Amino acid sequence: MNSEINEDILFFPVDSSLKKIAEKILKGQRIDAGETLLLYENAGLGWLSLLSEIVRRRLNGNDVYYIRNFHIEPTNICVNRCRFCSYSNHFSKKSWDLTIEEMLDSVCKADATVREIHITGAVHPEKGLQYYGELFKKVHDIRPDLHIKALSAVELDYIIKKEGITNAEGLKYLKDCGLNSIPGGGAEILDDTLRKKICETKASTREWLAVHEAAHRLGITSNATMLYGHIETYRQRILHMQLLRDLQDQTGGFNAFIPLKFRNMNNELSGISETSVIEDMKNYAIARLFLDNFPHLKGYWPMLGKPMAQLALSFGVDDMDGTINDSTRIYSLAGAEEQTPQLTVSEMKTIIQEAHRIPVERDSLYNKVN
Ligand code: V47
Ligand code: SF4
Repeated sequence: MNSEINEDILFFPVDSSLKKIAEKILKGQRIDAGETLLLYENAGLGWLSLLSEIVRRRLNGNDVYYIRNFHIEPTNICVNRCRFCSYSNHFSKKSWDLTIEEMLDSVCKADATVREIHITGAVHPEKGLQYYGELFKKVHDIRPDLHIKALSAVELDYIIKKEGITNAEGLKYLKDCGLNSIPGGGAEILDDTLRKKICETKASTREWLAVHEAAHRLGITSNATMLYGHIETYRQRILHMQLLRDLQDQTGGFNAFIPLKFRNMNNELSGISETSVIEDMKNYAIARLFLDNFPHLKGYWPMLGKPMAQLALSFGVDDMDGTINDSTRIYSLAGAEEQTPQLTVSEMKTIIQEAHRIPVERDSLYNKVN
């Protein structure tokens, strides 16, 4: 975007406090928590779109990334009982617990062009560090080229604590077995007052951050999610992003931030209405503006649906995640539009090109491929 367009945004009819925020962003300066609250409360969507697009272009040009990947969800049997969850055996009518052989069978059947396997599920009471270590080794025996992105910080915190070892020791063991990176799940909202209300028994704010910090220090990169649109306040969303931005300043180990809209079917929070499209797009734009040290913002289409994921490309998003051809059930069970998430590479490219962006295939570490 040229500087004329950048400066045009200063002539938008917005109040002087918003104008000052725009000036800071144009100069590449950081916005603080108070300014971010002003954006949530007072900024219009068109203005936020323009501003977030300036930042997106600065970081990623016109490129929009996607990856050929597939998911395995080993089990939905869970020691926790998060109130927003439609997926675990507590709420879903179906209960499953795949054997190692069943998971390896999926690996054998995966297309040769797939680069990443994303393995995450519930916190099973009996599965531990060695179990997952063996699984990763066997996956690599079959497909040494696959990047293994596996186990949220909540699953890791549980299996590492069970061994009575440090995060660094547990993660080093898994890294030696083939773990390459960590998905962003389990973060929900990093505020313990709120966690007590919606996911009391799972890893605390401090524990979630400690797993990611230890991973980054071992060279294992990760993502961070934010589950929004339930009972959290704007202040709590901002506090969540502040903790992530602070950790990223120290380690630089996060690849992407992934806002996840709360879906309200079949869970204990079903009485809460889902957020509007306006709220969703505003949240993407503000995340792009606040998290200036996160290289990528992911619009996770199996949760958003394809049309909304495409729209999010005009609100700071530069990553569409994958051509998931699987069995992801976290969102379909919670009422997402994508009941059987599947997207071919050519459909992915069309979605990106229709938004006037350049589709770029990536690997798990955002290196461009092909
Ligand atoms: O932590 C659970 C969320 C997450 C609901 O790192 C719900 O690339 C909405 O972390 N409505 C797990 N969301 C999924 C996850 C993820 C997804 C995509 C990409 C990556 C990545 C990570 O799913 C949980 C929770 O926040 N979730 N229930 C629900 N009802
Ligand atoms: Fe278990 Fe994860 Fe569902 Fe919580 S969100 S109950 S940890 S599967």
